[in-house]
Amino acid sequence: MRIGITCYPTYGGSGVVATELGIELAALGHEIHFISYSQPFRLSGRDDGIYYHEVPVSSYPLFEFPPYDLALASRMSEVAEYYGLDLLHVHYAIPHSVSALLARQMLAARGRHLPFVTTLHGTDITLVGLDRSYLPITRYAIQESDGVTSISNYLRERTIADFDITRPIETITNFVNCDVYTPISDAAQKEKACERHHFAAPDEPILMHLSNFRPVKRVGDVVRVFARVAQERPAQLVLVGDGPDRSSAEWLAHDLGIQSRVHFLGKQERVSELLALADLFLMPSELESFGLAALEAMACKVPTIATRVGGVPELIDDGVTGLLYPVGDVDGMAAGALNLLNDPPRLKAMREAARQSAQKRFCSSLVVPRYVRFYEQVLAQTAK
Ligand code: GMT
Repeated sequence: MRIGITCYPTYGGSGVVATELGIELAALGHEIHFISYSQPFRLSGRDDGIYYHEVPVSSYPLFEFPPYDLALASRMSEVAEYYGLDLLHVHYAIPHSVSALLARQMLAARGRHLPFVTTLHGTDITLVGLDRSYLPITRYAIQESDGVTSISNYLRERTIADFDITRPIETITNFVNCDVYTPISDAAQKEKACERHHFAAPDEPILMHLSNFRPVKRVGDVVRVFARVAQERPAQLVLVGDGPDRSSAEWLAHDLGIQSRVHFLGKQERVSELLALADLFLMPSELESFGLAALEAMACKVPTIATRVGGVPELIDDGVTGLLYPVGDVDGMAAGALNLLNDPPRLKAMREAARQSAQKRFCSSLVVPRYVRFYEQVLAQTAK
């Protein structure tokens, strides 16, 4: 198939999923065309079967708000025509599904058929879509999509209820490449010990957090949980990523007097290598429709201490592959982390269970074929 993929190309879970999906589909022999305002950050630019088409947005003085959604619709229709796309797959409903809808209509007027699939990721529904000004158009674009998928049952049900959706939505969960996101092998143990040495002494556990540091991630709680753990035993905290709440988290680490044990790494390219160094992952979010970073950690044999929100219980089996707490329960999360760190056999069992669950339920080799079947269904249903 020739598939056009549109996503937010910068840091963020939906862009990661879209890019990894494109890479996996290309590896299966499909031709993938990314259409976006900049190259998705996980693309090297030289992958076989993957093409990137930039969307130029003109900044004419009259345009106080340059119309990206219109420029995107134009580029989608051009790319579809010039490269013979079979289908578009847009990640994040706003504004991508609206642009795809326009592109489909523009091509239909010229006698060309271009169905599109929308994948809902989370904040496109839970935050942005429920802003009254975006609700009618988001609802319309979801209803009019040729296929809609959601990354968790939670998000699927919430979309149906909040947007009064009457069309089917299929849950296809996020996935991870279990060959890239791997635990440290015995052979690599020695080399990794050197890397680990940058952050921690051999007997010090590493707690890790990875996100875009938006308020919904509650990065302050990450620092507070760690402070309580560090009061009881030597440990180090590594934070990967960047975003609006980074400086307040840095301030908090100083204020709590733990700054020497807290490492802010900023945006990093090979997060799989960092995750594999961790003993525990912290995800105390206000809301997660799935929690991709926790899945990436699980695949690296790292259990997560998380909040029981949104789609997280569909990913983390409480007490088996991680521990779940109410939002803001810093004491509970710290106690849970300490219990695990002080009980090596239990931590080891949880590490094994986390990897096994990632492998059995969320490996790209299992999930990506579901997308392929979904595309085939959409193409069959919409064929004239
Ligand atoms: O919160 C983020 O990291 C970004 C956001 C996005 O859409 O880019 O993430 C959402 O999609 C991710 C990938 O499907 C999910 O793993 C996240 O749970 C979801 N975030 C929220 O629901 C808050």
